[in-house]
Amino acid sequence: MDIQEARARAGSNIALVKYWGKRDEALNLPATGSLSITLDTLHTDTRLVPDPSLAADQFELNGRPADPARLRAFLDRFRALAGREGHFQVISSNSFPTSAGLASSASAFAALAVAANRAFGLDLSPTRLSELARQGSGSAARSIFGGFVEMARGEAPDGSDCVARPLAPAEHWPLEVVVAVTSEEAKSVSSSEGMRRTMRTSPYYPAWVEQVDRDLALARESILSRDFAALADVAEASALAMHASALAARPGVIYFKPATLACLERVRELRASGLDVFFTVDAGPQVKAICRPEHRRPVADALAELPGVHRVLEARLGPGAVELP
Ligand code: 2P0
Repeated sequence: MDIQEARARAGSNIALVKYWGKRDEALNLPATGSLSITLDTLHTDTRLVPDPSLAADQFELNGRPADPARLRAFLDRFRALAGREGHFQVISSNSFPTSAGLASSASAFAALAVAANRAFGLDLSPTRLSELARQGSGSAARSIFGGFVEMARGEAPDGSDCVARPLAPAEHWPLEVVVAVTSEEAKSVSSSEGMRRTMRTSPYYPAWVEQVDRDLALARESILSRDFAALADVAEASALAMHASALAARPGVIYFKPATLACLERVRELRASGLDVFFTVDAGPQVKAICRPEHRRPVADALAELPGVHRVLEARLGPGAVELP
């Protein structure tokens, strides 16, 4: 069969129990499990156009040429599985700012995995695509699935059981997300480098690892029983503990801006005033506020008016990665 043109879309995801640190950098195996929600309006669309004239894959992101190195290595795995040569023009667009702690690598590699599966006619299962997406970026394994998703740490040395699985669909508990964007610049320390430095030098890293399994159990239970207060407690604790371990690295990894802290304070005030909302923060300065649908408007308005908040993005829980016609 010829190599086909293929298109796919994948939503970004936000971890409620964080992934921070790798046990194997070559295979990209995380040190712990993690748990996330996949989003609908923050997504990557990717088109793979086979081009026999190319000696190597070309990459265009948001209408501009972009560095193809990671993508070439990723597509090499699919070429090896298919036993085929063949290079692509890869054309991607993000519906949100790139490299600012909004997990663009998650939606990017999930969309690429689904598109490459179709382009090479491989017919791989979602679980297998999750394993492959993980090798592009750890968080991408989770964006293969929609709704609430749990990523396993896995035990197998080759990483074959280090995959995500759906925990509950978006309809189980239709929470919504407000992202307060406090900076649109690319972050100064990549998450891979931040993780590496934390693992090697932070005295709090072992305590972080020890806490994750307990947090995963609490988050799983609170999602399955739709216990908002319990999920708020564990998600905020997981995010703050991740940042605490990174802050204690040498030199300390600081992702927060002043406006990040202002947002955290505001979210806690809103919760004290009776709104169901909690925060999380990834490897960047943006704050993600997770809330019930009826509280999204007041949460978005309250965060948008804080000094240092450039804009707010809004999303619902969304589906897993899909092929586009
Ligand atoms: C997460 N983050 O669980 C955590 C919390 C950022 C903070 O997954 O090196 O881009 O490509 O496997 O997936 C961001 O890390 O890292 C991330 P790689 P990735 O969402």
